[in-house]
Amino acid sequence: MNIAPKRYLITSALPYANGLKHVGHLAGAYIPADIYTRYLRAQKRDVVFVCGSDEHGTAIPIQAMKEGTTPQAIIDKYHQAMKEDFADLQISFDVYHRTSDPLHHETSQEFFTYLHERGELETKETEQYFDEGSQTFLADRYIKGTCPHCKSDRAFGDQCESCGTALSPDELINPMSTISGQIPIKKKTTHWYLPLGRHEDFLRQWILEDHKNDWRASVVGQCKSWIDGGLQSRAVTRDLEWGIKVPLPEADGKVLYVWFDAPIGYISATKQWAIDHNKDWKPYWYDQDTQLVHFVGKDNIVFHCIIFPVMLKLHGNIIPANVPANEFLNLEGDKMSTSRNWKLDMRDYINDFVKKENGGEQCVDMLRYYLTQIAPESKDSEFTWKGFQDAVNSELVSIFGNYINRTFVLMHKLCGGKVPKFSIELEDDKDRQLVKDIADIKNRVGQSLEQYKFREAMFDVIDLARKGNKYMQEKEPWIVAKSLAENPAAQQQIDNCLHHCLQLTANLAVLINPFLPVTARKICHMMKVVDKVLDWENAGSMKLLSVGYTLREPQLLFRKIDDEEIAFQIEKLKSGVMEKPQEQSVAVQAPEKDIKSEIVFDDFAKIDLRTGVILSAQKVPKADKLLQLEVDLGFEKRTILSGIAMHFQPEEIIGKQVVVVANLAPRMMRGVESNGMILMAEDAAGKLHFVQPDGVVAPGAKVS
Ligand code: B3M
Ligand code: ZN
Repeated sequence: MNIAPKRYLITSALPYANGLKHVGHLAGAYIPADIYTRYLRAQKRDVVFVCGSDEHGTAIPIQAMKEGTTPQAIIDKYHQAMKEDFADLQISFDVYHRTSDPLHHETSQEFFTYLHERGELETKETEQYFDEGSQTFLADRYIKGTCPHCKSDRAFGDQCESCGTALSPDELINPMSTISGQIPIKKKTTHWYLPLGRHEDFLRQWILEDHKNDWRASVVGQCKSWIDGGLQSRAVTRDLEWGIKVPLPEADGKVLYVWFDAPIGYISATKQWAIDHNKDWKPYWYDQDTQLVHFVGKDNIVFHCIIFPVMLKLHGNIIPANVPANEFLNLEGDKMSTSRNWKLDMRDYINDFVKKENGGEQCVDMLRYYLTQIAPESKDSEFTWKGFQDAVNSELVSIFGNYINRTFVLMHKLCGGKVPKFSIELEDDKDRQLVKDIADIKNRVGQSLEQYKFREAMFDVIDLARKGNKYMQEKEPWIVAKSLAENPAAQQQIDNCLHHCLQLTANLAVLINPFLPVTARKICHMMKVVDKVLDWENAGSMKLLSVGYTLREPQLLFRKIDDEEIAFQIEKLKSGVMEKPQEQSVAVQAPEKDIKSEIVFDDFAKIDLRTGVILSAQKVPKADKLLQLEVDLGFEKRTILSGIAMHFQPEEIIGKQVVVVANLAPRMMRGVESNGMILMAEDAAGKLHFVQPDGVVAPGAKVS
């Protein structure tokens, strides 16, 4: 049997203080961490949940330039805004710190010095890109260019925005300064590096052996490809103004790399919490019996599984027990994107639902419910407004809320508003089954939570409510009540049923509490019990409510989401979106040999390719490149927008056979919805050609 760790330190990724965060962030790193923490607290385990704003890095001064203000003003504004949003959505951090705090600057400098003094860092002089006009070295987001992997021109010196690949400035094709738009020169500079290669054996053993079974496969897989790809030394300093000064006399004008200082932010946040609560922070970062868990999105895996653990090990700290990273959440068929404004900000949800007159705190739980139900735990998943509406209306309202409401209504109507007595003489198999279900589900939910399987855990809680509805339906106390006049003894049957239904209600409050804390508290209010009832050890008990105890009238736990609200949100999303930034590809003479990263057969099998025939074609007003096509797919006719207007006259392509990606999610372009994509080949001169079958094939035929 596993011995429970003595204490837990739970972290959620520190969000950059350069803008509001959206529900994709919420689903990835904050809600799961909050569920886990609430579960641990309900078990009275010793747990500290830390987070804070990430306020360094080039993203901050760049945002300041965009908003025409200072970096300080930017971090002050977004730190406050993010902190409020998390609080409004009941993310229960024990401390929400910030990396501009002097405590964090000291902590990071001490960390750097410690590694430096022990010879754990290397110094190297290299040539780096430099903007002569602004006299600035171009690190990270200060330099952009074309991605060597996907050819998008939205690639920066640290990462490609399109394909997510981590990059260094030297890999960019056609690099350009984001400060001046000029082509940079190269200039010599010295930096400090963390030589990851020295730690390969440790990383292989720790991740690929010790944790190969208990960490998520996607996390282990990503780490494996990093390790197998060869661990390069990583620069931990930058030539920048905005950041934490490198604490060495010879490092004038240099700051710590944001990814060096940000994770140390977890430590400084813990220190701040200890100061505020008169506690000792050290055991949380030094004692081996502390379980450290980092909740992050998949783009942060390398930092939390490879780089930061190496830093922690060298500094004598504990290393994480798990990094349950999530995949990405898409929105209405497309990647969530801040630059294209295709997103749902937490703030917008709060304003449109929680703070609306008919909204309130119940809407917090509705969002938490849906985001947990679709949590991208093992693959990317999708937020749709229709899905949100269905989850709320058909599950929260119709199953969970309905069960609890019926129980209370019937208890008031048939049992005088008090918890009725259960008579063991009348106990039948259905009663026994219900008691067993409650105990079983408690264990399953606990096990799933310990394994970071949050959607599975929540599913089981809802399933228990479903079982409650079935139990009540089978016992039919309202029918039994009709026979009371001739058979007053039947009251005991009614009492038995409602006794169990009420005990189940109390159990549901305990079990749902980590996921939907507002709902759990509301049920406690209706049951007139203190929140202490929500202690996890109470789950499974059939004695949570005392016989004869008077309960309150029921309150509705959730309201329905109506069609207009959904239509409004979809319209808002579509009208606010900006066209995809044009991804200009580099001029190529010879065929490109760079191919995209490898996919497995299943990835390919997801694409539904069909033959089609172009029925009509017309230019799209105010869009030079687009043609609006009507394409016959045999089973239906589709409108497809294609970026081929510079290559073909509309009339010359009518009747052409084409190959269509038939299951591509619809996209709005210039106010027209495009439903699919036509495959084209580009020759060396940049001319486009239709990809076609070599003979006539009926429209709608599968292509594979
Ligand atoms: N701020 C990156 C991000 O938001 C970063 C996380 C830091 S966690 C130490 O993706
Ligand atoms: Zn790319």
